[in-house]
Amino acid sequence: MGGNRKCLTVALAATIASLGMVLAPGASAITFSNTGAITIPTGPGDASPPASAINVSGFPTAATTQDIKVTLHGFEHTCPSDVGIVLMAPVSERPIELMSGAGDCTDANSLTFTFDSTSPYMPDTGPLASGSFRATSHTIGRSYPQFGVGTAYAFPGPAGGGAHTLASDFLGFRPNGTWNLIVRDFSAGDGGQITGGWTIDLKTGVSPSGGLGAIADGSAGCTAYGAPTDVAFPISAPGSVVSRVGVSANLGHTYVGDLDMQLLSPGGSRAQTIFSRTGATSPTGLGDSSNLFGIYSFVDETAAFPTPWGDAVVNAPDSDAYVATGRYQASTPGEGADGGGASTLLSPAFAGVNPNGTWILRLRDKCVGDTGTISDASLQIDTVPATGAPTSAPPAPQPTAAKRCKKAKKKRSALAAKKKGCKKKRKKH
Ligand SMILES: [Ca+2]
Ligand SMILES: [Ca+2]
Repeated sequence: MGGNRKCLTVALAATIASLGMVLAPGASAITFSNTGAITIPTGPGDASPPASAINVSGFPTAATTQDIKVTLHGFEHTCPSDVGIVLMAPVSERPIELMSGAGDCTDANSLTFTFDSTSPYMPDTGPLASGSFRATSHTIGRSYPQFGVGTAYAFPGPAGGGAHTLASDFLGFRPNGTWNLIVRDFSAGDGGQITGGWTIDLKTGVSPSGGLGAIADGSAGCTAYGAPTDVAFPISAPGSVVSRVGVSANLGHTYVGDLDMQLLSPGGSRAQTIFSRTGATSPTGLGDSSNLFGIYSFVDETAAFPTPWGDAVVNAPDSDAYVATGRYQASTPGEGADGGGASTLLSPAFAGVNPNGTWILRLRDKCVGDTGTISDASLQIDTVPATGAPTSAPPAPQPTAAKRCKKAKKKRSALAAKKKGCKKKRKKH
């Protein structure tokens, strides 16, 4: 089989079932497609086209990914183990190797591969068959020249002990933008094609029904919280219980250390701090002075987002600096000796809870001067049948890194020194 096929109708056929609505748990994902054939040369070399693009659009600005699947349609190759494929997300997110070195040199004909995050790996040897798999790499160090990816991709394993999945890398990620599938053949002889192109299935979190807006200021001396800003998310998922929770918020605030953000399940039956008074070492102490501006996601994926919230906050430069947008884990509250900010998990507080009703994302500000707003948000609730087998327990919370505390202490003393002077940013009387 050669690499001579030229029927490259790269018609970008975005088969969008429906857009712009709230996706409740259990709602189907939206499918985006590029049905153009991808020709894989005998190699070594890039496929034609070397990168196949899908433009994802129409999700609300703050919508973040709750589930993602990628499907290859009509995979054919006379030696599938030659093939390496990388999925590249919009903006600056790290790519992930989707499939590399799978199978052997048994002909693959018209196969369909769906990549999710929970199915088994593709086999290392023997013939490949259609089915669902997790991202799989049985090779180490294959380099992809397209877009300068090289070897700087997330590695799924099982070779080399990799553990990345589509979920670990894209949960809480903003899906709008151009996704690319980079296909390459790494060995001379044997080629193939992906006759039907590929699709990406995306499901995002729920948008709020109300409550967005300004966050009331706190009190002089940080003695009492201002009135809460409660962002509401109505959830309907009959017959199910919560298995995993993630939340994203578009936040603006000029003093992150004033803020407390928590998630409450319907009726307030359970609550979990997402971050609180980061950097404050006592109930009335000032927290970190860094600013928030943009979309911050909080999900329980320890492997993919190694920077604790506290590090991101504390390491933002002092003078009117912004905490980097992106994905974090929830963090421990401040107002204790360590100032909080260590990574923790969001889901355990809600696992097994009835998801039906109104969830609240609550923001409160404790110190006068410096205020902010929440302009949009997204709640990602994964459920399992109420009568189903219990899901496996999530990993234990990560311990505070000694290094982070050291840095935090260092910065807090610098801050304290600064605030002994003019307290430039605060407008306290
Ligand atoms: Ca080859
Ligand atoms: Ca304030």
